[in-house]
Amino acid sequence: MDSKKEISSLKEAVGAYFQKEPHSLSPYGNGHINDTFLVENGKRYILQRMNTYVFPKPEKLMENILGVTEHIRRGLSENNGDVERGTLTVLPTLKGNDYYVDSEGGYWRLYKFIEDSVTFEKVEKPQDFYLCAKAFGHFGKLLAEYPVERLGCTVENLHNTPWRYEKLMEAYEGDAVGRASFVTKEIEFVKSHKELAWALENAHREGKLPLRVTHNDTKLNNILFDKYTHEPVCVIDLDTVMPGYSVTDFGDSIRFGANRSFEDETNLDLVGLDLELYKVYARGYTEGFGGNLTADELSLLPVGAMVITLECGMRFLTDYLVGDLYFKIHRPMHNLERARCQFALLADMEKNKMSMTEIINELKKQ
Ligand code: ADP
Ligand code: GN1
Ligand code: MG
Repeated sequence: MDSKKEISSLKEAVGAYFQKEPHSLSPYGNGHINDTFLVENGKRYILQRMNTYVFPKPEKLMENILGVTEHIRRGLSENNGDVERGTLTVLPTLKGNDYYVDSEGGYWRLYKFIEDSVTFEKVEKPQDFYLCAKAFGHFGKLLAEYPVERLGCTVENLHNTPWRYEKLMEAYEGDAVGRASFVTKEIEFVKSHKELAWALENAHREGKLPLRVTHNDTKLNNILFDKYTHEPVCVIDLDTVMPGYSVTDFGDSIRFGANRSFEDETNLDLVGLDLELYKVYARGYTEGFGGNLTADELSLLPVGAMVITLECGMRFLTDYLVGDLYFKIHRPMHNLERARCQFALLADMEKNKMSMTEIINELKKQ
């Protein structure tokens, strides 16, 4: 869409939610998927245009979010939790609807801004990461009671790693935008990890990995921390809450938060797994889950971290090969750089596989 249309859609959406023009309106956050804006109007709000390329059924997506947030809010109020800030609150349009569809077919939603909160792009203190792990683990535990039949699928095959492998090979063969010749090394790397791509699906088939209701996007910046105490306040970005594997949620947090570098670091010497962060996260996540993870799930945590790192690298590489349609990019080679960084991280995890396993074995004894 051209930028004139973008601006007029944004204005239209603001008009659907606010009687008067807000004091300020600005792009917000570092998400790769939705268009997020901070609206200030006496109070603060998060206005988002949902990404309908990624989420082709936004109505279903909103139904999921309303159901899940209601479930969490009930849990918070029964346990003296922070009902105001502990989960997302979807606000209605002036006409009382849960979302707004603009004249270009864009889908918008408004959330209460969770005040005095911050997100981190990088772990500053291990203790913050430990608390993040506890919060995601606890979120997993809370969702274990959620009726799975109420959840629609918002992204088909999101963490179906074998499918991601096939899609990457198709994109490489198809070479839609003439970039295939730049990625031969990366394709070789992926091909040499074909077996790993099947590891979680095989474990599931063997009955070792139960399907649970999971978050499926457990990046550090999908948790809001209290600005002053650094306690986690709220798990956000609930667009992908669907059936999945606990070890995938664990792995995605490790991939992003226990990497020594940022997700798109181009100096690959800086990329690598921080075992100390891996260890605190494993402890926090299992504690948050309240002892509900099975022995097989615990054993598969290191594999989960490796699979999801491979998968995320394959997803970035696929998007590079098809012309950057899925993830927002900030420079031309961004998706390729992100992919290279994931593959370097995976290579480092492989070097540290024994230590990753020993850490989990120690945890099992406690
Ligand atoms: P994306 O799917 O694009 O990652 P998110 O829903 O994660 O979008 O939102 C992007 C960013 O906006 C978050 O990382 C966070 O910084 C901020 N954010 C989202 N919702 C809220 C909220 N209710 N209160 C405060 N900040 C928020
Ligand atoms: C996206 O929405 P965001 O930025 O939190 C993506 C995740 C990827 C991640 C990689 C719906 O997460 O699956 O792991 O980018 N979300 C979706 O940084 O595809
Ligand atoms: Mg996000």
